[in-house]
Amino acid sequence: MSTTAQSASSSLASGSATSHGSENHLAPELQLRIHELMLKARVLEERLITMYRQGDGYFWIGGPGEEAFNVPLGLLADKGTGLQHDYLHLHYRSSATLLALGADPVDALRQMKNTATDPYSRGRNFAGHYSARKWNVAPVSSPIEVQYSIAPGTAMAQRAVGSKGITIVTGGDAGSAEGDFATCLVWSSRKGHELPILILVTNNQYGISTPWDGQHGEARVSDRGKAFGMPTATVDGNDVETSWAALKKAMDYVRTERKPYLLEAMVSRLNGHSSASGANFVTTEVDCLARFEKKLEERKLRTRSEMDDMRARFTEELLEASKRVREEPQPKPESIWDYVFADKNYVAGES
Ligand SMILES: Cc1ncc(C[n+]2csc(CCOP(=O)(O)OP(=O)(O)O)c2C)c(N)n1
Ligand SMILES: [Mg+2]
Repeated sequence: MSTTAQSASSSLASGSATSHGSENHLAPELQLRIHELMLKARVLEERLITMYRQGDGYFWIGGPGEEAFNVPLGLLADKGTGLQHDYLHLHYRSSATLLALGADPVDALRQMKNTATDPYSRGRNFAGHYSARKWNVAPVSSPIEVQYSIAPGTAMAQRAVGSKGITIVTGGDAGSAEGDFATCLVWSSRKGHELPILILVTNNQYGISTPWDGQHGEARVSDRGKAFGMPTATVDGNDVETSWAALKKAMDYVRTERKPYLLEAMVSRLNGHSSASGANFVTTEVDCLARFEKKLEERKLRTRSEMDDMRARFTEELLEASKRVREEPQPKPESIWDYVFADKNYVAGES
């Protein structure tokens, strides 16, 4: 069942990924929708970086370079509230997934500016730390990888009620060396107690400044799933159609079989790790957006000037929004304890 679309070594850096899936064209309207969301996500991250540099935030971290994988993820998820829908345990590079779910990009600006109007944390968390109860998006955690040990919890609850929903968890390659990732593999795959969980890893071949090479005994992160008897794949996450097909296949499996699947996507990190490393755009890695735009041009679905116009419009809209967000209220000191403790005893049945 295991497939390999790309070696996990340095082929991304050279742009020589071995499988682009271009034989599986998606419907034209879907390609255009994915492109619009990828572009919006990219422009959003550019605005967040600018806000940080202008003193309208304390830190930036985000997902430029993961849009080709993260937009299909958001579009394919069964979004909703409660156990009958999918649960998403995301990380700090998931902005494109949020936009694909339907999030307003301005809310990400609010979180950067730490305003009381930020719906994800009411101004108390930093950029990229999403949380959306209406779509079962669990709060993103700053300690990396803990989402992998939390996610089996929602999958167990889904299993217990015979739900059609699945649990999706995602995170980085370096974090997969932590114990929480092993916890996820163990609890997802117990014989007779398998969980409906899609375990994703977006491998950008870095953990801050530590390169992938020399850190892992396994050739691919996905290989680790084999020991636990689950289907695995490593795919080119810089290619929209490859990502769509791989996610669809994996989700269909988890939905139908109610068992785990480990999917690794090779992606780029286009603005370095975070604002701590400068957040400048790197030109040495594959840009999935540029690659997809070239395809859309070749397929005569969108012209270069149409795409340039869209980019200029989104950039202008978010610039204007960032000025408005600057004027929105900051949280009041007395709200510091809000949402820290539950206001009701939900375990005892209070609602
Ligand atoms: C438990 C824990 N250890 C260390 C850190 C510091 N830290 C933040 S991001 C990061 C690197 C994560 O790399 P990876 O998992 O590959 O994700 P990427 O940022 O590359 O997407 C580290 C070590 C942290 N936030 N939490
Ligand atoms: Mg990484």
